[in-house]
Order: sequence, then C-alpha cells, then structure tokens
Amino acid sequence: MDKIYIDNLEIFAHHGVYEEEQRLGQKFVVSLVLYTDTRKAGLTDDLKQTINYGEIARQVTKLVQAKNHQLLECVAEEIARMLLRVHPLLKQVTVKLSKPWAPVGLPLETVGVEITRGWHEAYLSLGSNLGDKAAFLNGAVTLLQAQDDIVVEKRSDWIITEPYGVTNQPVFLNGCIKIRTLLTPEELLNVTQAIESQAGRERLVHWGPRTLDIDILFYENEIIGTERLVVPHPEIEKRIFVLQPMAQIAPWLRHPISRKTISQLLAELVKTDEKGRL
Ligand code: A4P
Ligand code: MG
Repeated sequence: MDKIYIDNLEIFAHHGVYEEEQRLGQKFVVSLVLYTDTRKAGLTDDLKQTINYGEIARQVTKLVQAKNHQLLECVAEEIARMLLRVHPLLKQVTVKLSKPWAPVGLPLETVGVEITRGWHEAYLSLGSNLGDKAAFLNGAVTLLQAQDDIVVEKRSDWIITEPYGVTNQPVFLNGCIKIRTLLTPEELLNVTQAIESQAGRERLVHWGPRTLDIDILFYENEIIGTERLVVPHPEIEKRIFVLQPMAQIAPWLRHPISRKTISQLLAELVKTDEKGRL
C-alpha cells in the first residue's frame, strides 16, 4: 500500500510515570506512517482525494497535549485510534513515539514505542429463534454500529431457516453482516457476547433456542484456534443458513483454508443436500 510519512514531529507534553514528568513536562517525538491509496490524488492533484498531513500533525499535537498519561503505549494507542476513526481514507497507521529526555539517568539517545494499527474486515452471522426475531437482529446491528470501533458496511436480508442440529425448536431468522473494525478478534468476541447478553440470551442448551446468536465467521484471512475462539467458524460449509445470506453480500469471498468461494461452498452444500434427500 502507498504511504505518507510524518517524521519527528516534536510535541511538548506531560506524560510519564514520575510525578516530575507529569508536572514539568518534556519533549515527545512522533513519527507516523499513514497507509493509504494515493493513486487518485496522484492523478488529479486534488487535496480532497488524500490525507492532509498538515491537518494530521495538528490533530496529533492537540491530542498528545490534551490529557496526561503514564505510558507511551497509551498515548500511541490513542493517536492510532483517533487517526483511523477521523480519516476514512486511512487504512492503517504506524505510530512511533519517543522521549529523547526520558529520566532514565543513563546516557541513552531516546526511548520509545512503535505500534501498527488498522481497520480489519470481518463477517458475522446473526440468528434468532425466540421472541421478536427481527427486532433482535436489527437491534444487534444497531448496537454493533453504535460501537466506536465498528462500522457495519453490508447487511444481507434476514431469512427464515429450518433449525439445524437440534431440530425440534422454532424456525430461525438468520442473516450475515460485513463489518470493519479496529478491534482484535478476541475484543470483537467480547463485544458480540455482551450484545447477546443484552438481548437476554441464556446459554441453556448447546445449539438450543436463543434470542440472539452472533458468530464470527471470518476475520480477514486469519486462522485462529484458541479455547475461546475458532475462526473461520468451523461449521460454515455445513450451514445453509450461513452460506445463503453470505452469498448475498460476499459470493466471491474465499474461505482461507479451503480456498473455495462462498458461492462454491453454497453450490456444493445444496448438491449434497439434494443427494441426501434422494
Ligand atoms: N466460539 C468459538 N469460536 C467462535 C466464533 N467464531 N464465534 C465460542 C463465536 N463464538 C465462538 O458459543 C459457545 C462458545 O463458542 C462461545 O462461548 C465462544 O467462546 P455459544 O454461542 O455460547 O453457544 P451455542 O450458540 O449454543 O453454540 P455454537 O457452537 O456457537 O452454536 P452455533 O454455531 O451458534 O449454532 N439453525 C438455524 N437454522 N439457524 C441458526 O442460527 N444456530 C445454531 C447454533 C444451531 N442451529 C441453527 C442455528
Ligand atoms: Mg454461537
């Protein structure tokens, strides 16, 4: 991806663990790598098509001086988050923050932290088979959208589906959404589980009836297998109630393990189902 640089922006501010650092203040030096597509700006010579580095430098200065923190890590995280949220053309940012006057008492040149943060694309599946199902699904979208670090970009139709797994339960309303998020996969799971709880979800029966179920289907092309989180969701290729709505919003998306597209997975599942019924 293209990059825009800001090197060694000096800011006088009051961060640090020591009381003197908070009281007297010191010099901080910020360098940024702004990852963005500069192609349009390059062809049109139009400032509106790109990120204005003057504006960014002023925003960063204001932010660094607005509040006192103990840790450079915290200041760097705030800078990255603010820039990614304010500038839609910014996909990713590297923030390097150093303290040339750090009170370490030894002859070092500088100390600092460097972090890279960015927007991540993810797909979620939503399901409900109790109460006002549409209201639960719509409510989940509204709550996700209300999160500072999540943008809902696409939504499938809500479709009525027959229960899978435990079959003697009411029909489901299912759908999928595409989001963009600054959260890590685990943080995203914390948010989706909090929204499930808000919808009065009780985990009584595995695969049993529920007011709201939110599963993380894909998070970029990441393959995750921890005790709490398996991504891509391991049941995607077996579930028509996931593949049908996914085919509406991302038919070309490739499963990172099988490398098959959603359309392919759906066609294969429909075929196996038909064979099963013969
Ligand atoms: N977990 C691991 N990976 C993930 C992930 N990618 N996304 C863990 C979300 N959670 C993940 O989930 C149990 C644990 O899975 C979580 O604590 C999390 O740490 P749960 O939602 O508490 O339990 P559950 O929903 O009963 O089990 P599970 O396996 O999530 O079931 P599913 O996969 O959600 O399936 N039929 C139709 N037609 N439509 C449906 O929506 N849903 C289910 C439930 C069954 N049949 C259905 C439908
Ligand atoms: Mg679930």
